[in-house]
Amino acid sequence: MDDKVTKSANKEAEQVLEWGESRGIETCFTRAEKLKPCPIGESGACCKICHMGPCRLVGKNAEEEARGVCGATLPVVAARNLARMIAAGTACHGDHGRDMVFTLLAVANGETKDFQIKDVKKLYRVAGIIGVEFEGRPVNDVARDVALKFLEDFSRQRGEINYIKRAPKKTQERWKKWGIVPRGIDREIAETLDRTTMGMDADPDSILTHGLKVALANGWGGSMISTDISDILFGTPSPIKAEASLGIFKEDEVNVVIHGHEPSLAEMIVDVVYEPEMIEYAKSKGAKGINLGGMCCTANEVMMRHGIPTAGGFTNQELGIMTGLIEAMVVDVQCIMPALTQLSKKFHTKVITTSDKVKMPGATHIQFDEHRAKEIARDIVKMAIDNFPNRKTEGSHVTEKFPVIAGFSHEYIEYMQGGRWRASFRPLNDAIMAGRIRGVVGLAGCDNPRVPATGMHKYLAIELIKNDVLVVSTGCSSASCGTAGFLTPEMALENAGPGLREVCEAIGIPPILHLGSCVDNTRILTIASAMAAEGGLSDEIGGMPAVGIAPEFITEKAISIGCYFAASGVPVIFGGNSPVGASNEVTKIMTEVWFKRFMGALHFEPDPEKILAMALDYIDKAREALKLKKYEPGKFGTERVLMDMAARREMERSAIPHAGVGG
Ligand code: MSK
Repeated sequence: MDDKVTKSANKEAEQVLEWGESRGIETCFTRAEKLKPCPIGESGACCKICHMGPCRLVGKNAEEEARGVCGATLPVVAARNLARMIAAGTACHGDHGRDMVFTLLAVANGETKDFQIKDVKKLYRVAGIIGVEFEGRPVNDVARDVALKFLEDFSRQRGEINYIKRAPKKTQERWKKWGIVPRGIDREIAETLDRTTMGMDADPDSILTHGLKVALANGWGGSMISTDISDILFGTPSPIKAEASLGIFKEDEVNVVIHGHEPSLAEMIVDVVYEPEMIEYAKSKGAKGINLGGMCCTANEVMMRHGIPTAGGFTNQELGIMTGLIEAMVVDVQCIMPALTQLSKKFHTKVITTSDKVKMPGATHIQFDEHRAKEIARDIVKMAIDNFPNRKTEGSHVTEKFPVIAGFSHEYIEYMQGGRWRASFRPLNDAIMAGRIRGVVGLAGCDNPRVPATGMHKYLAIELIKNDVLVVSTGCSSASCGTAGFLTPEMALENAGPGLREVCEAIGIPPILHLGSCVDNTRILTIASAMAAEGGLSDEIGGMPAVGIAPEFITEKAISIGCYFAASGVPVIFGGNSPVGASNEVTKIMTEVWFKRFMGALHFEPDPEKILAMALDYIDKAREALKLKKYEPGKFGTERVLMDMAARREMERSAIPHAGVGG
């Protein structure tokens, strides 16, 4: 890690921050400096579930001796805290998915003319997976049945959510064996809250097992539904050029930022800013045009499909306003800092909230409604244009920006490996088997002002590709890589190890593939399932030479994502201190016990060099267990020891790497 960096590892962000600090402007970085985390709450040792407390379970032998007033032990308290984080994260992604289902239903019922079904092929593919008849039926009838069937997935009281069947059979068998196949998404969230309240489940393993169940309801339910419906409505992404940086804003144009997570309103705004009347209107106010940019995951959604540039991830949102160039920051849901409205008073930026679930004093609220989507988008863009003459000269304008290639969907990755008629994952599996590609890392999650923001992502991205590890990125990790100039094919030439470079050059792809937003982590699940089905590696998600890393995680959503990957069979390493670090028992369950049961794990490790070493070790041990060629940089081969049943059983019992790490 570069220790010259101070608050943000992104040069442009640092420039704006320095400008703001010289004027006494507060940001999440200055607040993080002033406000140290409470060490008791941070490590999961504080129980505030009932009003006999809050109980702080601290002391020399807290694990064995500390008790809350009700008698709850430290592992119980830590496990309950973690389960509630998973449930909250699942609720966020679940609601996102549900809103997408309602938009699809409105389209199918002809209640909105503003959205259309753009990817009929994907609709049919989804219909086929969930058992909706599609041959010879009108598209809208199929879409209606798909939407209704997904709505059932939210409220189902018994049985299983539909998408569970997309996982490899062996992965499903593990879930069945341990009783974590989710029923309805809402049902599992409600049960988590019930189960973790005072006087309920007091067995840490049982609490955490349910935690995995609610996490799976996110990964194979809410989030996966969300990704698929977004593709159906707005198009399945394929590679597209864009730009990233706080330098995307234009001094002579109306700058509109769309920030949050849900793509529906953002899609309409993309349409509206290109309308000739709207551009004329902007000119009438003295601007040369309208410049649309994104922030956080709404940015990822519209970048993946339209090449709309991003101003960066979570920690750049205040800095965007501090450029003094944004006429309107339009926010939908999740990861919106309440500080935006206070900060916007110092500039001319209008903060526009659009969801009933995200209201902020000082913001202008324009409620989004999918039935009048375009009309609302026009009102918002007009409001931004009307604000252009109010722009002050105040602000830290930056100019540098970086090219980005985004748009790597499951479907495109399959296509790029064999074309339209031979699309498959065979070349990727072969490259891994031959040792050209050592393994795959999903680099995901937030950027965090408590570390030099974006710095852990940058460090790990470079080091992983140097080690011939293919990186697939999502969320603010993609923004961190994009604003550093890492999302280009040239990165392979300059930084990738020899094997990965050869593969990237042959296919013409960057060594870091931008897969989309936070909900699009589910693209990694379906890719891993396809790799298992392709053969030659593991026949389930568990056991693949693959690791998930969220080095700067912040949100409950990230915890939920980490847990659904762990339950699906992927070892996951989070940066920062563990939110359950106070309990060795809970740490052991998440690392050793989950690895034995699911071949996945959840570690917390603040040191980026150790994260890298752990990830490579997991990958190498998985290669060894699969009897793949030993990874040696620059030495490739095709030889592979075929496995008999005994060898496969041995693989099941393979050593548990990093047992006890974390916390
Ligand atoms: S936006 S959840 S800060 S990745 Fe998806 Fe970024 Fe984390 Fe929000």
